[in-house]
Amino acid sequence: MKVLVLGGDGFCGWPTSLHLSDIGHDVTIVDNLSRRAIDLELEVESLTPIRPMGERLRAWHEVSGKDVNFVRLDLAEEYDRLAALIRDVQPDAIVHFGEQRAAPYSMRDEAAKRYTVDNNVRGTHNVLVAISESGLDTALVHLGTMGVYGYGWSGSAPIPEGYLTVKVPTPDGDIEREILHPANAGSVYHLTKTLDQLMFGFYAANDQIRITDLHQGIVWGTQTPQTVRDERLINRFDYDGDYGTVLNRFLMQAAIGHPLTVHGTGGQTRAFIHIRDTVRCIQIALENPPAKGEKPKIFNQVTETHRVRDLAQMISGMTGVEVANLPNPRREAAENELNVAREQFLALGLDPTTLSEGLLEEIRDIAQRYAGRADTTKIVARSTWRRGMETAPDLR
Ligand code: NAD
Ligand code: USQ
Repeated sequence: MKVLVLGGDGFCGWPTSLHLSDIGHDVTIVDNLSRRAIDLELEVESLTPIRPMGERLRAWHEVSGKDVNFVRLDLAEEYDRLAALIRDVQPDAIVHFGEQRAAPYSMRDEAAKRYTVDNNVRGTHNVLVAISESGLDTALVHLGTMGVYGYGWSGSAPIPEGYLTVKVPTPDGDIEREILHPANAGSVYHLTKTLDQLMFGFYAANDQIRITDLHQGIVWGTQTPQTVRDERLINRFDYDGDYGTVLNRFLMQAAIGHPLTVHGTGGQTRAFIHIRDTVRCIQIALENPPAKGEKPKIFNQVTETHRVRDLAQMISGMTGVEVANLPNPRREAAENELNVAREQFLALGLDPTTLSEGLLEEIRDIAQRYAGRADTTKIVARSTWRRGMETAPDLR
């Protein structure tokens, strides 16, 4: 299959590109390297020493004998180049990771809010228009988020995979309808993913584009069987207050003896998936696209759920590092239950990787190996959801 991987230089996109290349697909990465530019803006770097794209691709050729192509292009700003690329490559499928993905970054100031909306909404819309303009039957697989559902859903009713069956009262009695699950974004970033969903519904119906939207939970881990094959292929590991996600942050903090930064009581329950399962899910989604004219297929890309304080206690128990309960810089429910339907990927053969499988130590080892690269002043989260909200001081 010819596949374009949009955002293929990022944390999920890079290992997915290598996995797809490894199993024989013809992969072209499209990325504007904006994530690397944001590292410069935030004055922080991936904990792992990620190599420039040219070096990454040469290393992959050396270890695998395979070529992955790279096109540097901005999805939001360079529509004509994107449309020409699709006409030229004629991809069977496009995997779309190419968005600004950090909720705290999207809330840090007015410029970041506007950038996140402009970048994500325009980028996704440009991809849809370019597929439509090409006249090709290219299938689109998009990385969405569990956060589109919000965290106010009752614990006893599982969050369905995208669509909800509702009863509509009429004078002649109730009728059943299937609707997109109501959107309840918790940040400007999550808001852009709820807008993406509306665009997918429109273009699937009007232009008959075959679209799969993957509502992914928080990704943990860093390496996959492909990225471990050479140090030059190492994946990104974000640990800073804007881009680092909770479980990887706690493991990195434990590795350097930093108190574990629990926001509030840590009663927030979230969905998780290991990066090895992310790449498998993308493969499964590519192999099982919807039919032309079908509504977007939505999968909950999640393997387990955990409460933040339980993760902190587990890691504290493993390492002896103390837990710090910090003022929460976000506006979010202090406590929530989360029950997620996730039957579709299991039915299609996903064998989930769970926290219990010794992989926590693997990540802690990576964090320890590169601990000297950590800037401890970047650990505490400082982007607040509203002006004037309290944040913690540096803890070291
Ligand atoms: P990332 O920031 O590491 O990677 C995104 C990549 O997209 C970067 O390389 C960036 O340079 C590129 N990009 C952004 N805007 C672009 C544009 N306009 N044109 C071209 N390239 C652009 O993020 P990630 O963690 O790999 O996440 C990938 C996708 O998966 C995102 O859409 C995110 O919302 C989703 N997701 C991530 C997680 C997670 O925990 N990391 C969880 C759920 C969903
Ligand atoms: N949290 C802490 N301490 C920390 C960091 C986070 O207590 O040091 C808490 C947050 O307050 C939040 C929860 O942990 O309640 C999750 O935060 P996170 O930063 O790990 O994840 P989130 O902001 O939700 O975003 C990440 C990705 C995003 C993706 C989302 C999936 O950055 O791209 O869409 O996970 S989901 O959460 O399922 O919506």
